[in-house]
Amino acid sequence: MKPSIEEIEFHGLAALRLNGPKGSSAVISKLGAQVLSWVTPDGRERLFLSDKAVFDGSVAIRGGVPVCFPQFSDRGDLPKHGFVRTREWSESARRSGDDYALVTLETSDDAATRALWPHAFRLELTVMIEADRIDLELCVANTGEQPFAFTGALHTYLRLVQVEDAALEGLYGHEYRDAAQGNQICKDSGTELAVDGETDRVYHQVRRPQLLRAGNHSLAIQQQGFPDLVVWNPWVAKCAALPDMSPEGWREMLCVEAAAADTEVALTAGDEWYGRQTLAVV
Ligand code: TA6
Repeated sequence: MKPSIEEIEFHGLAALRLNGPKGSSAVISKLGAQVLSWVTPDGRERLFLSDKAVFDGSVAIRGGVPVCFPQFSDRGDLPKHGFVRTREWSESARRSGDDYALVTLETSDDAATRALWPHAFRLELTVMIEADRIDLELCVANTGEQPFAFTGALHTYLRLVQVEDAALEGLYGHEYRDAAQGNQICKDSGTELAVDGETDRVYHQVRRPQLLRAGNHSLAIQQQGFPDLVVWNPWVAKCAALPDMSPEGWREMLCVEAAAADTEVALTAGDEWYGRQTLAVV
């Protein structure tokens, strides 16, 4: 079957399904431009989507790849992770060829966003799948006449069989802020990060790729443009406090996020910025 793009309903949401080469597929919801599923040719779902996720737009959908903008987490006065996760985005491009399928969704400022954040912007999220990889590219344009600065992330929830059996390689020697330990600044000294408790780390200036080793679910992860990389797992107690997670949900997920979390991105009037995360089967 040739790659194609179709309009579907997913958990009651208007969404686009990318049918990629060799049976690969991805689903992106227009609510939040959130990728909610990525299936590789081996038939495996690679993204975690909570079985208690809420799809009515009242809160962000727990799972997939939420787009956080113009604020990362609660490090500012705006709603946590900004305000585009619960906005309706619209399709602005779609293309497919023999070996790929691609869509772009966009959103821009309006009276509601300007009431929270007084800047003119346009965001585009482009998702492309090839047989064994997915590329997510966020473009931020300053369409106003004043400079602005933002933080944000592609808050990717990766699906795992069991997080205790996974390890993330490639962060050795990097400085990180440990948000689970009072925001102390540390240096990663292990060859791999094994998640064995609540983990919430913002790694700084990450330019090397990572390898998530996880049995049959291993992935290569690479980012461009985004200065930081966040690793998050709520573990047992924090997970139990999240109403849109089932008690065991923490075990099946690890967020590895391409982020501008601790370093703001500054954009002058008329300027554009691109950040990308690539996940590839290894
Ligand atoms: O990226 C990690 C983080 O900022 C964590 O501190 C955690 O709170 C998580 O994001 C989820 O945030 P959310 O608003 O989706 O519950």
